Amino acid sequence: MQKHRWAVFAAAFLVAGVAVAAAFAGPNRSTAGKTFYFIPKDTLNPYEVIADRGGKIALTQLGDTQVVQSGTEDTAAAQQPAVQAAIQARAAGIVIAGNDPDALCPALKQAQAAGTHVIAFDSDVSCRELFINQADTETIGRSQVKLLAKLMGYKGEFAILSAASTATNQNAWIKYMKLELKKPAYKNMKLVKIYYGNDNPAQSRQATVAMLQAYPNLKGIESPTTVGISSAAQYLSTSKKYKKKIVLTGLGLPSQMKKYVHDGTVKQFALWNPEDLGYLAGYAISALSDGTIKGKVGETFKAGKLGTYKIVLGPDKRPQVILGPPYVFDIKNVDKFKF
Ligand code: RAM
Repeated sequence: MQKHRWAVFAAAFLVAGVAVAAAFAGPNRSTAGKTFYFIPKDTLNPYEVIADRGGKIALTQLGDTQVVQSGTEDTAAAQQPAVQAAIQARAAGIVIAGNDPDALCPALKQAQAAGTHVIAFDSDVSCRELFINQADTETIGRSQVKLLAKLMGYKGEFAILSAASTATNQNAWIKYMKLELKKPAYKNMKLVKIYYGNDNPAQSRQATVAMLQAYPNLKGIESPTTVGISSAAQYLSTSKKYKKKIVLTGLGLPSQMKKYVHDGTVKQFALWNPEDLGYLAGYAISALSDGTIKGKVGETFKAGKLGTYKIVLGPDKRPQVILGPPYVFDIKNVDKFKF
């Protein structure tokens, strides 16, 4: 009897174990044990840190290893040593967030020639096999203008506070922002200038000060970067002159922005879950290096707890995977999010 109970228990345990292993493709898969390099825009930006953490969770579930390496400023040159390190290590794959669409391609192509797969996430590069996009690029750009316009009452001057001037994701979103602004609904709104804070808090704050001085009639700031929006919010929140007078919105981390929502500096902003983005990229690079997918439109792959994803055609006619629609945060929901 006792023996029988143990057998049942052992069988149940085994079934549960197999189920878990199947759900996450499991560390026991025959192709496990690979090393993948994650090369974020920089190693200091909290958004990038959270995204890399998602990648690590995925690769740990798969029985693979993650190395995170990059520079401390948002330039392709600062990422170059990390690409070289991946080549030296004969990494199975590189997951990169591009500070520039092309500058690293000679090195990345060298890696590919030696059998290292390359995917981009967050911000695209031209020589990758697949791009893991946080949300549809056009939707992000257009919805940012819609949000800003609503908060500004569809009138007044505004500036954009971007990240690096060469960042692929920023420039793609800004392109669609400008297209959206051509609609008659926005005829009383004017984009005065685009500032670049390079995803550096001090430079983003300086840019905020500069735009407020240069444009005394400025009514709004649109910052499609988590570093830009949080730096601008910090400055505005301590200013008697500008707090609650300047409309600020963009893409921000709820964890960084909630205090500025509660003190009235910011009403609404948007983002996706950066940890899920990195997690999805981890599963994608592993599937690519296992040969489960080749990076062709129409292929599908399993991404652990996120479910099954399909490779689709991007606006640039190249293959990409889209994480999902962004969230909009306000005072009612901002405290609920962990990232
Ligand atoms: C910053 C970076 C990143 C971007 C987010 C929204 O952290 O510029 O590339 O996707 O903001």
